[in-house]
Amino acid sequence: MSHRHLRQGLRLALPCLLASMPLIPSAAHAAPKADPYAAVEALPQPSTKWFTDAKFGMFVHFGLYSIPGGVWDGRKMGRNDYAEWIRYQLDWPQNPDGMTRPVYDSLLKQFNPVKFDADAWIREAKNAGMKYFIITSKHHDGFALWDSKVSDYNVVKATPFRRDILRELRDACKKYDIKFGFYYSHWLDWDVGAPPPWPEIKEDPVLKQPTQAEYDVYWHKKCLPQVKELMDGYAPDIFWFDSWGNARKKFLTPERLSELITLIRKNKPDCLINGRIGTDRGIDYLSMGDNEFPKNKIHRPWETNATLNHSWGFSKIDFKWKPATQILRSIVDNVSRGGNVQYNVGPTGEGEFQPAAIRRLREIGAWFEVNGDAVYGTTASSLPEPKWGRLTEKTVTDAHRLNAFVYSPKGGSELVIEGQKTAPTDAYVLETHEKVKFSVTENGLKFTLPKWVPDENITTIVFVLPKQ
Ligand code: FHN
Repeated sequence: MSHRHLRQGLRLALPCLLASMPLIPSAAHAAPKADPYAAVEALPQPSTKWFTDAKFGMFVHFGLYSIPGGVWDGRKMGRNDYAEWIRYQLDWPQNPDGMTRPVYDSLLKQFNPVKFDADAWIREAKNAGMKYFIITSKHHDGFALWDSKVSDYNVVKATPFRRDILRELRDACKKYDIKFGFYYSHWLDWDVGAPPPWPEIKEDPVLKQPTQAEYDVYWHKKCLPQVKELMDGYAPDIFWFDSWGNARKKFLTPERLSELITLIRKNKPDCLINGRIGTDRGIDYLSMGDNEFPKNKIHRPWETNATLNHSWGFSKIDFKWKPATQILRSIVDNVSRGGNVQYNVGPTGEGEFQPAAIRRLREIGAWFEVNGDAVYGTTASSLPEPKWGRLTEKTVTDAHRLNAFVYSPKGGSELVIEGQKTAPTDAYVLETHEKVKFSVTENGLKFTLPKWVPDENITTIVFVLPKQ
């Protein structure tokens, strides 16, 4: 789906540019249409400072689909090999594999993740260096992970587990000082018969669509009341909505989205809303496509959501684990271009993180422990991006720091930060505090890596500059 998200990302950026261009009145032009989002835009915008400082968060996909883990009856299931899509793949009559609704719902009786330990999950996030945590309060299947009064299709009313998973996680986030947010599938809800309306995607069957009147029932009787429940009951820091492509517009009309945004803004004005809510211009921050890492700086808050392996929900057969070295570079890439990253974990049906996920989280955490200061609270540098690595900047009490992340560093090599003309007062390897030799040349700031470098994937050099 990433190419579609990319197109969506471009569409999100373009209207902002256009909006900032002066309008030249002309008698030949018809009067401009009223902006459907005007009322929403008039509401106070929350500050995104904590988010842009935080840089790194955890995403969790957990629900009924975590039980089959992408395999049913010995067969691999799930559109795009996304295990959380197992119900879509199997359900409607157009799909030959056809798992009926009652079969999917037989998972309700089995949902008993006795090893679920909110404290352990959030501790892993904290130790990995993550600053915020977002959980699927309700994914496309419509199943809620809290005691919703609006729909009994939820963990407390319909499963033997009967525990409010969201509350336990919220409390653990408070304990570990981690910001807490919800993924909520507002566009798709297969429980109430809103299959994906996207006939433009060839591989998908054309499913019977709800009428606008039927969708309105879902919207007003389930979606909005559930979002309100979540706002009232949990006071989240982020609402992460999910929609993509043009087909979303059929049901996510400006009027409906304005209702949703207003509900959140009025309830908790500082709750951030991500771009995939479906407005063309994005809301508080842009969400890239799945695993989409842009190659250039973006000058407004943005984030990539990414997987440690491939599937979002736990998959028994997904062994495409990315190495921690690659994950770390993707984080540094994004941060150096002004963005955030949230990496996903898909806990098992019993409620545990897989060892392969834990191993990566801990490796990442070990790197952050040493290098985090060059990541958190930084901004993208205005200097050109070097071929040998990445740059960030940060002003501290008495100085300005330019951080250079050297990728695959070769001990003793000479590197240049082009365009940096002011001489530092100090330069050192962040991990070892070993001094680094430097000189200002015509091309910029030249420096020499120590003979032995501490990290062969990414070694961070700090240049201390006079405060700007
Ligand atoms: O369809 C979902 C998918 O299951 C998963 O939740 C991802 C996360 O970004 N969002 C949608 C696909 O882009």
